[in-house]
Amino acid sequence: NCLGLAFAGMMITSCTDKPTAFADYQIVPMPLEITTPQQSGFLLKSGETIYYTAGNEKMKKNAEFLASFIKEQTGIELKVQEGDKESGIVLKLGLEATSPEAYHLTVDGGKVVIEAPSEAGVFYGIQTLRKSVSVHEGGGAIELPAVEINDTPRFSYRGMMLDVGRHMFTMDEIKTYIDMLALHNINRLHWHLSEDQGWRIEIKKYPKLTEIGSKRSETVIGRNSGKYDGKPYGGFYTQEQAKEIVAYAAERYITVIPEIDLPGHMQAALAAYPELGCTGGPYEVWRMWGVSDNVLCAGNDKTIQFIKDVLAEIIEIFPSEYIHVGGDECPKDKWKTCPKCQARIKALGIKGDSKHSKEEYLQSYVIREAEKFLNEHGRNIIGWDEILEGGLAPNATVMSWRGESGGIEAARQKHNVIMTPNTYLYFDYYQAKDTETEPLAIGGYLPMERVYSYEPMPSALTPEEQKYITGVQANLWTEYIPTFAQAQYMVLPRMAALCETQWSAPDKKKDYEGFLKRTVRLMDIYKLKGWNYATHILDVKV
Ligand code: TNX
Repeated sequence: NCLGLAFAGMMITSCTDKPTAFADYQIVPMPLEITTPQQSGFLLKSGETIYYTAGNEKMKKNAEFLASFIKEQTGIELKVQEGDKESGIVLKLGLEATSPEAYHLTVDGGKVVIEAPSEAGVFYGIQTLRKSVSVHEGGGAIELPAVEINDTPRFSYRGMMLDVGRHMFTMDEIKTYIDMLALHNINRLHWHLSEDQGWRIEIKKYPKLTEIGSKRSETVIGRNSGKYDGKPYGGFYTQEQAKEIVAYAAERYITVIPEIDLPGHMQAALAAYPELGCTGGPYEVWRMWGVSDNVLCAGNDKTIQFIKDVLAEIIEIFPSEYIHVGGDECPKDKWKTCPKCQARIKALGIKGDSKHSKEEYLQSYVIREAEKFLNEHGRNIIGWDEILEGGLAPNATVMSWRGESGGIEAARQKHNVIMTPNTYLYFDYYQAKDTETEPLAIGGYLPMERVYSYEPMPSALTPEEQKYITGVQANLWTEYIPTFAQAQYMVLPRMAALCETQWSAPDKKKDYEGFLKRTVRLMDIYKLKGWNYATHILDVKV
């Protein structure tokens, strides 16, 4: 066999070039169209060249990504060179398609071509190609079967949230999380940076946010057992570090959307600046889980200024069009008895009605102020579905987390919606029934099959209203997730089910068994990368 190939003049120098592994196109997420012409495929082997659009740095980076993925997965060493050739592996721009993230991948006897309207589309073509090649050692050549793939994402917003307020992760771990997202064609990292239990981003105008607000004296054990571990916990990301994360994500076509959660979930900020609360404190960075009653005082002008100042620094760090301003779980008890909040309610002429209390309208006022500031600076807000209460800010996008009802309501009001229902997409919930052997989790039960069964277009909406459902996201809240290994365990492989919902056309999702088989292949990459993942959940039924 080796001799035969050598006579065919294919530059084969040893028998290790004999195909030792396989390639097919059975990947996650399932591409839109795959056709397999009856002709010979392409022999992928060391020494082949990846060509990229001359003078385009992003395309060069794409070519380097492809070379490094193939090297890591197979040992095959590819060269990278600018230009466009009639042989080898060619990455190019110029495809006409509705979505900039679409791509076209063709493999035939002579060459492999990935063509897309944008560098991002080329990146997704690269992900498809690398996932099509089995993980193996040795550097031996692999036959890529002839194929033509036309692919495009179903949703333009494909997100994963990471909460670093309750527990945080190192810079390298955040980068690994971004690599995990990239492998699943996810293009938004929603970074939840502030919580009752910790403030995690440097704000120069308010240094105590990190000096004081990033440190809690100890952490409650288990599900609020009343016992504490006695160990100080803390940390934060400097603005420089956050920018490094933004750049790392951008190279992988992922936009980082920061969240500063307000006016609730603010006890750590209040510990630093007690004058921003209704009672003036003192407050501690919270040591327990749950929803704190201590929230920003909505009647204090200093608070509104604080919000604007913080957001002003946030938009300098994060170029994302969207900034998440939270809005969830803000208990209004303190506002009811706070003279300043009540005075503001009066001054704004808020009456309250059967639908919403005066305090809900007051929260809406705070969110609108944040929106006004961000809109003036060319940005837009996202908020959790509670921002519907008391009336939506004019240009807000709603993240529907308490099931889908908030999202349905927002779409009817012609606001963009990102579906992230806790009933399907909360990856802090248990993924297997046996809670005795699973690591302690917040509760809930969301096995793979249930995550996979999620259909984000509510049939209650008309086709016109459905257009407002622009995205799908899963969330990782970290109350019970102290280590990165556990974070990986909770999201992998459920992220595979998520990404097929985000990317693939709905008719691709009928075959759950087929999906599981494709996921097992994907897991070889998890294993190669040293990512911690749950295997036993694949056969768990809903
Ligand atoms: C609700 S989802 C929260 C979080 C918790 C989570 C736990 C949302 C907007 N708020 O603060 O961590 O439940 O599942």
